[in-house]
Amino acid sequence: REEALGLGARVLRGFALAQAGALLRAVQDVTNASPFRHMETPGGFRMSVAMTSCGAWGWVTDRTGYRYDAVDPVQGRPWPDMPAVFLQLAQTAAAKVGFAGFTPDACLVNRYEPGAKMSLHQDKDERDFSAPIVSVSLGLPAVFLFGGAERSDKPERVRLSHGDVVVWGGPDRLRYHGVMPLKAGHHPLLGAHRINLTFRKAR
Ligand code: MD5
Ligand code: FE
Repeated sequence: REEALGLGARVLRGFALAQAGALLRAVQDVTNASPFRHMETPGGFRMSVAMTSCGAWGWVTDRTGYRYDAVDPVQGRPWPDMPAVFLQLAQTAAAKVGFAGFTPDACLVNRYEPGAKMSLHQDKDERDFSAPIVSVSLGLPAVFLFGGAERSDKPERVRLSHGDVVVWGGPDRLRYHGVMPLKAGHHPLLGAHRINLTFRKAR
């Protein structure tokens, strides 16, 4: 069950299903050490998506800008290690679509509640755009917006459900993208939430 989205983006439907329980236990371990928080954008807005990170580098935003930081600014210590089950899944998914040797050093964990959304943006705080980004969807389904090279390009809508994995690479690595406001619902493992794991090579 592999679908092409763009020239370099592949959706692996249900690829994480067998690991979902183990992934969610690992999310719990990560958030015990570095809890979810709503960060502030440089423009002064509170993000509706709650975030945390694991791995050597965590993505953070505050009034001074966006960056990768080795230290969790809330806890004042390094981000928790990337759980083995996270790394294994990200590497297997990347290799399956031609990115053998993907070594993510950052995993952003996004938690959406009903109404939470992510506006159109590009992921461009990483140093090397030749590495793909792997994203894993868990819990409630979301409508993902897959845009183009320009913010004004009309996005395609793609439904991402529990267990779906997407590898964004090559020419699609820098496309604009976002997530529509999460619809209310109940998922047996996650209740009223969607969690997305975003694996990146930051440095
Ligand atoms: C999410 N998160 O569903 C998404 C999954 C983020 C973010 O966008 O920045 O935290 S990652 C989707 C993605 C990454 C890189 C490229 C493209 C999409 N793309 O070309 O569409 O919470
Ligand atoms: Fe993004």
